[in-house]
Amino acid sequence: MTKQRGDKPEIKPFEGPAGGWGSVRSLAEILPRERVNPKALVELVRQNKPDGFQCVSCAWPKPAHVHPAEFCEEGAKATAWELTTLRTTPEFFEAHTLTELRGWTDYDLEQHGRLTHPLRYDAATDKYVACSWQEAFDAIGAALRPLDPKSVAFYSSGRTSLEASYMYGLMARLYGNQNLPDSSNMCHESTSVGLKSAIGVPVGTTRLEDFEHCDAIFFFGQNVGSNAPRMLHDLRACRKRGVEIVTFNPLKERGLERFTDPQNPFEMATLRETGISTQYHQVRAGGDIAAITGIAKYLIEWDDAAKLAGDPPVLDHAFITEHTKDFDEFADTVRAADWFAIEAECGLDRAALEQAAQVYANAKAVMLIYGMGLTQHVKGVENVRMAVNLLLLRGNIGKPGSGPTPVRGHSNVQGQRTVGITEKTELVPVDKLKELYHFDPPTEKGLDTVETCRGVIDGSVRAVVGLGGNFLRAVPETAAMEAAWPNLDLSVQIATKLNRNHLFAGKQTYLLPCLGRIETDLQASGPQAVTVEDSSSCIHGSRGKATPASEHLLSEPRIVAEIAKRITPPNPTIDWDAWVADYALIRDAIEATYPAVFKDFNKRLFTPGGFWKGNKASERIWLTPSGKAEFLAPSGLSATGFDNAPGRFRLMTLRSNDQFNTTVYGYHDRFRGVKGTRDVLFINAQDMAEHGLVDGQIVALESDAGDGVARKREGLIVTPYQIPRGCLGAYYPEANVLMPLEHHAEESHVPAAKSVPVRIVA
Ligand SMILES: Nc1nc2c(c(=O)[nH]1)N[C@H]1C(S)=C(S)[C@@H](COP(=O)(O)OP(=O)(O)OC[C@H]3O[C@@H](n4cnc5c(=O)[nH]c(N)nc54)[C@H](O)[C@@H]3O)O[C@H]1N2
Ligand SMILES: Nc1nc2c(c(=O)[nH]1)N[C@H]1C(S)=C(S)[C@@H](COP(=O)(O)OP(=O)(O)OC[C@H]3O[C@@H](n4cnc5c(=O)[nH]c(N)nc54)[C@H](O)[C@@H]3O)O[C@H]1N2
Ligand SMILES: [Mo]
Repeated sequence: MTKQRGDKPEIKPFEGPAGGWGSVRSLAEILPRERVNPKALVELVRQNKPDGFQCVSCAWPKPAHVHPAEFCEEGAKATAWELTTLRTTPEFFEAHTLTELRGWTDYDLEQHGRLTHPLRYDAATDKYVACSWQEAFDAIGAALRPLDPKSVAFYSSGRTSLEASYMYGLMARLYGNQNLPDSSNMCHESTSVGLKSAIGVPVGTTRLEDFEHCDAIFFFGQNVGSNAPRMLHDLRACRKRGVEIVTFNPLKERGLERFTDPQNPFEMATLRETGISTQYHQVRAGGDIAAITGIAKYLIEWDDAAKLAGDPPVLDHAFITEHTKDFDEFADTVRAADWFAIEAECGLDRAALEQAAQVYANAKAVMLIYGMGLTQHVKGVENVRMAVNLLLLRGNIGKPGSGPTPVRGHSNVQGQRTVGITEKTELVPVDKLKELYHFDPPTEKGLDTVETCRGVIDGSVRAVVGLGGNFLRAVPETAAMEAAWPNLDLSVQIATKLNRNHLFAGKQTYLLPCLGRIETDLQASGPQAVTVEDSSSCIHGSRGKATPASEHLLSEPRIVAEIAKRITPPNPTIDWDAWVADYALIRDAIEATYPAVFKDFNKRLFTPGGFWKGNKASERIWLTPSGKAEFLAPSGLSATGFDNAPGRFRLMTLRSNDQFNTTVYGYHDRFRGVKGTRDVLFINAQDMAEHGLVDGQIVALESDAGDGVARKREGLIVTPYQIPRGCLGAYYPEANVLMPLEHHAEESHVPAAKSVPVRIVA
């Protein structure tokens, strides 16, 4: 079994590839660890198949032609996590007060298995007690009706289906707000804002087939081996074709170095591995604007020189002239950028950037893949725009094998936005909603995640309803948020497993257990399917067939409908019960609201590979105010939003290979060689020496945000690691105590989790 906390931690370099026998062994550990009934294993075979269920882990696209086992180690973990035979029953809550449970780790909390009964918090005993669904819904309705709708927030996490998300957004608007913060607000909102402003669509422009046409991939700040492992197959196929993969990441992440395909018997038998990155640049955290500026500087200089010499141009001038705006401003800024400043900020020398620029200049089609390493910075939106600038220089958007490829997180996080989970009016078809449901949808901007946190802390938010997720644990400013939560009039969490958010009660508190996506969802018209949208804008049906964890579970659509019936004015155009009885009717409503995207929705539900919702930028139609793709000159070279200072480090808060966000599966970050602990501080050996630290020493981190607030994380094990100087790594969510709420991306408000200013206290 994998070592769990309490065993002696073991930290030593991991020598194997991503995938390979390690992932098979890991699978063999997962199933017993989660106590999965062997009969349920048949579910793994149905994972990501056209008539199966869509994996509840990441949002990476599922191909039309599937492998016999179309899942990865991480997907198997997520499935096993949901199918566990362990249960967190009313007897469990009878035995533990919330005060006691707050002393448990995230791992221990979820390890008791699936929630089985609706629960009400009883302040007198400090315990959850079982209650009836009727009682819970009536009490929630009675608590919400008298509140000012502006003081209520409806959070959702990106796993929730299109059907439940659509109903949830509609419920909020009928109730009277668009306070619809979601996990995307902490994740790819910098993409939604950055790409929309630059190329007119809020999402990536590529699809799986682009991997067959690209001849270079630029890869920024995404840990593919742990967080989107199915993409390794696409990357491996690219490498076999000779595609160059140029990676920028402060850490040497194993999945970006080499991979053995666990589904390929030959590779497994011969221990063959495919090298993934052809160049690996360990950029400093927050240094990507500088790095891309350096690359662009070479490209523009070479192009200037070619022009003088009468040689073929390096840049795609025809594209730039026809399709873009503000190239000259961008080029001038780049020409003026100082090489020493670029090198200092990104920690890479000119020669390295020149090598990257050469690959870029020689490639006919380039995909640019990225993740949280770009979005979670104060200048996260500029990071995304910088990535677009690079692509625009050679027309790398809207031709096969090219384009921005943000790797979305949760399996339906992109889809939620498509069907109305948003605080922004401009993203909502207000007139359509008016026409269909005869009401005036609110047009005042709603609260996003950071604004909801502010409201919880200052008391202006009086109630929070959470449709999935672990809001309190995922957001910054842990201490102040936990202190303020009990002041809420109402806290409602709809969940599958117990998590830390549930341990903080409001004046009234309900914990509502729901079905997971892998389980049979039986309603009046029969078993139901739901839908999700992947990272490449393809929409898939998903049918759960596993036996529900408890007979008392309700589906998310049913729970939303029951709350909606109690808090929204009676509306003859909406029959919530009919929608719950047959989800095809919810899909009809989605189609009526968004006819262009969801034409023939119910007919196309199980299209192999999903049906594509289309993407104007990929046709080179730019839905920006100028009608062009827009260059944006960077405002500076650093993405961190704070100055360098002696002793101040840039902390990256990271996921291990053994977690899904705040869900800690175990204590084994295999690729980083960490076993038995999560209390790790990754640090450069020279920084250790300079600060007089030794390997294995226990230190604390303190927030160094200069806002006078004391934030501290103790008990971290100093771990020498290949990480650029001045940067540190520690695991999320335990490190969130160090994050100031106001340290977030400009414009998008994504908490800047990849460059948190801290200092080390020995
Ligand atoms: N198994 C598993 N799968 C997941 C998740 C999970 O927790 N577990 N989470 C899901 C979710 S919601 C999301 S959003 C995604 C997250 O997937 P990722 O986008 O991979 O997010 P992180 O794990 O936070 O890692 C970010 C990567 O960026 C690098 N990095 C940090 N700072 C910088 C920087 O300044 N520049 C550059 N170039 N790189 C940087 C880090 O070293 C790390 O490799 O994965 C999804 N899939
Ligand atoms: N420091 C730092 N903070 C971060 C990040 C970071 O990189 N660093 N990443 C951010 C990102 S990218 C994200 S997306 C957020 C994640 O924030 P969230 O999406 O809020 O958190 P999760 O950990 O994914 O939520 C896990 C919980 O969801 C519930 N759950 C699981 N499946 C279901 C289901 O099918 N239905 C329902 N109703 N509930 C279910 C379970 O009870 C489980 O405990 O965290 C953000 N916070
Ligand atoms: Mo995410």
